[in-house]
Amino acid sequence: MKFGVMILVIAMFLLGACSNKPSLDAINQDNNQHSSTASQLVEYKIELSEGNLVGSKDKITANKGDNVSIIVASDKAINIHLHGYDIEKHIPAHREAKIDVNANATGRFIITSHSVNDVDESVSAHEEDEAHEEHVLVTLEIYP
Ligand SMILES: [Cu+2]
Repeated sequence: MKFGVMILVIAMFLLGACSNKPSLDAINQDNNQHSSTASQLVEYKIELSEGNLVGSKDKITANKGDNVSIIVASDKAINIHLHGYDIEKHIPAHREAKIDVNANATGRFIITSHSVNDVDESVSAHEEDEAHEEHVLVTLEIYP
């Protein structure tokens, strides 16, 4: 008889534990859905000639959570800088560089070129420097 009660208590305990679990799972699943269902790989290719954008596509878009891959090809050595996410890449002449972004911040972010000559390696990408030549190439828009 005592044994039967023990089983019942254990069973109730297990049931209690189980009934808590689904709600936790539901929360986790909901969180996952925000990133996994929306998340996709978005790839763009940009070409620069003499530091200027080739073609008229000056806006690229993605959704929050996407993995955005921006490949930039240039005929001359140049630095490119994605503002906001603050990613800077150097492209040697006639080569390309890839900016990989996990789009976790929404908004409009400009991608600029920085002239290579006046880049001081010891200084971060953005200094209040008048000599620093910056040119907006493309705008990256990330929607919520
Ligand atoms: Cu910049």
